[in-house]
Amino acid sequence: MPASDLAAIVAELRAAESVLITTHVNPDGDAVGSALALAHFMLALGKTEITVGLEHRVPRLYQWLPGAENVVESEAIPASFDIALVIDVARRDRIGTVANHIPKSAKVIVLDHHLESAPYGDMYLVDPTYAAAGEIVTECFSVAGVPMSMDAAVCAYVAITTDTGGFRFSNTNARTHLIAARLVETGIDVATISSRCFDVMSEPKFRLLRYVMDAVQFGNGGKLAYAEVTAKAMEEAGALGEDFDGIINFIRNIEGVEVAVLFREVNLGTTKVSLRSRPGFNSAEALHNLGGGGHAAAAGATLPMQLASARERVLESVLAQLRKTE
Ligand SMILES: [Mn+2]
Repeated sequence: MPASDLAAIVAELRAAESVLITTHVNPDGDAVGSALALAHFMLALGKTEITVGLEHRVPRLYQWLPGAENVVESEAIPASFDIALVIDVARRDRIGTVANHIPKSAKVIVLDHHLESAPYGDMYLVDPTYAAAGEIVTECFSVAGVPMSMDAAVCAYVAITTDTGGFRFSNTNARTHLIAARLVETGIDVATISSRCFDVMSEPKFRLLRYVMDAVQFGNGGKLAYAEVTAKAMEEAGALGEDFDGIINFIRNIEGVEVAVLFREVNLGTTKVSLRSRPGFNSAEALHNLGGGGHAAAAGATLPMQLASARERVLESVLAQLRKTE
């Protein structure tokens, strides 16, 4: 399937009557923010049959976003709709159980910014030069020539500010700021949004952070830092998967560290791994052979193996790439 431009996609959305909007499992700020911004976009186009459906519930951190209260779980997705809009992910296997609720009759349109060689969808726009999927949604408003509501702008701003770490990560470019400026011009309260996204830490997350900081180990002369969290430690902290958001950055921030790896035991046969790296080390590439995906600076994978095996396999791949860059 050839890539489509945004004008063609917007024309398709204008012609639709009903739409399902979804994103990847374990949704982060960009996933939730861009999916909800898209819902506001469809509203701005005059559509009324809009469903935002996710396998997982909206993380606590983003439940205050305008429209988050309307998000439904897979089972509540209507039996039929014209278009399934998939945002911030371009792989069918990453939208979880939602995939089972997309009828063959629905056209699938994918909007994403991850490195993906074979995107899912009948139409897609996958452009890794965008720092966040929320930027693409903001472009939709411009392409369609419809005004952006403050609610839409709040959602898109959360998407962009979280995926860029507050406009600090290497994916941030001039266009990111230009797009963000359009959002700020709607009158949104940047200070309050930023505080809600970055400053507020739940007690379980604080306990998880304390645990991880204590568990960090180093390798390769300090260029590698990694930590692992067992299911038992998670339970003791009272933490959920969403509480891991951002924790790995503390490890990558240690001076001299080029790649940070965080392992999380989901159960005895499943381990999640996250990678964050500095320029020069490609995280997505390091996890490619293990079925992972993401960006050069940030990538992740879910491995069907126990913690110790996952640690061995991932560190082997990471160390091999570290040696290549030396
Ligand atoms: Mn994203």
